[in-house]
Amino acid sequence: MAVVFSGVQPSGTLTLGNYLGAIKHFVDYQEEEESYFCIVNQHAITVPQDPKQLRDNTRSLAALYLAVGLDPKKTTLFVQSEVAEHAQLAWVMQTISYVGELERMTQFKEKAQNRGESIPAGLLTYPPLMAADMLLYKTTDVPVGDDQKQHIEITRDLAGRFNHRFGELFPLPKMRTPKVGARIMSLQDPTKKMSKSDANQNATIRLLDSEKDILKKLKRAQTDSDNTIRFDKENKPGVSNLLAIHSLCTGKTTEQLEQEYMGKGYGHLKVDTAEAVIEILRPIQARYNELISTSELDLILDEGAAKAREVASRTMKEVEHAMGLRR
Ligand code: AQP
Repeated sequence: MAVVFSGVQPSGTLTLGNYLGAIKHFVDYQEEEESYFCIVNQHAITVPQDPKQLRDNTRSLAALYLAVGLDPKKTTLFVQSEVAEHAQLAWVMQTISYVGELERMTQFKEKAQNRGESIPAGLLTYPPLMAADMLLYKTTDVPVGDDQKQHIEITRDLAGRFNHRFGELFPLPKMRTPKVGARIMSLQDPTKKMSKSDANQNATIRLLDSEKDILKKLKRAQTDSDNTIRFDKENKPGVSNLLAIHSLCTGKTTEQLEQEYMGKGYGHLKVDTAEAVIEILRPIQARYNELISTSELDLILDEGAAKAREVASRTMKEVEHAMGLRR
C-alpha cells in the first residue's frame, strides 16, 4: 500500500517554486490510499522565527494547502508540533545518525555559513527530524522538489540502519519529483533556486502576490544579452526559467513556446509569463481569502492532528519496543 507524506515549512509566504515543484502535485497524491500533508513548523525554527509571524504563516500555509485543492476528507492535514511523536522519533533518529553525515548535508553547509560560533544545533539535526516525519507514517512515497534529494537519501540510510539494528520496521521511502518544475530558479539569480526566505523580494513570486507585483517582478527578471528565446538551462538559465514557468502554467511544451516566440523580444515573453502566472494564481488567491479567517481551518487542523497522532503513537510504540525502551 502506498503511503504518501510531504511537508512545507511555514517560514514565509509560499513561492511559485514551492507550488510548481511540490504542492501542486500533492493534490494528485491525495487520491492514494493514505496521505499526510504536514506544516513542518519545527523545521522552520531551526533558523530564528518571530513567534507571531510563525503563527500567522502556519495558518496561512494551512489555508493555501486547502486553496490549491487538498481535501481533508481524502487526506490528513496537520501541524508538526501538534503531534509530539515527531520530536520523539527525531531523537531516536539522532542517536543513529553520524555527525559526519549530517555535516556533509548541503543545506546545513549553506544555512550554517557566516554564523561563526552561533550555528543552531537544530540546523545540523534537521535531517533526523525530517526522517522521523516520514518514518512515523511508514511512508513509501515523498513528493518534493529536487532540492530535497539528499534529505530523502539520508532518510533511506537511517531507515535501513534502524531496520538492520533493531528489526525490519520501516519501508525505505522513494522520492517523487515532477519531470518539469522540480527546481524553479530565482528571478534575480537564475543559478540559485527560488526560495521563500530570500531577502530580495524581486527574486521570488509569492502565491499571494498582487497581479501588479507579479508583472513587475517578471519584467525585472534577469535574462541575458543574446536576445533569442531558447530553452537551454546551461547557457541561458534566466530565459529557460521563464520558459519553464510559462510552460507549467499554460500546459504548452517549451518547444511549442520556442516556436511561438521565435523572433520576439524578451519583453513579450516576460509579460505573457506574468499573465499565465496570474491566471493560475487567481482562483487559489480567491479561495485563500475565503478560508483564511474561518474557524473551519482550525477544525480541519485539529482533526488532522488527531488522525496523525493515532498512527504516529502506534509506530512510536513499535520503535520503543524494538529498542528496549519499554518495560
Ligand atoms: N525553487 C523551487 N523549485 C521547486 N520546488 C521547490 N521547493 C522549494 N523551493 C523550490 C519544494 O517546496 C517544498 C517545500 O519546501 P520547504 O518549505 O520544506 O523548504 P525549502 O525546500 O527549503 O523551500 P524554500 O522555499 O527554499 O524555504 P526556505 O527559504 O525557508 O529554506 C519542498 O518539496 C521543496 O522541494
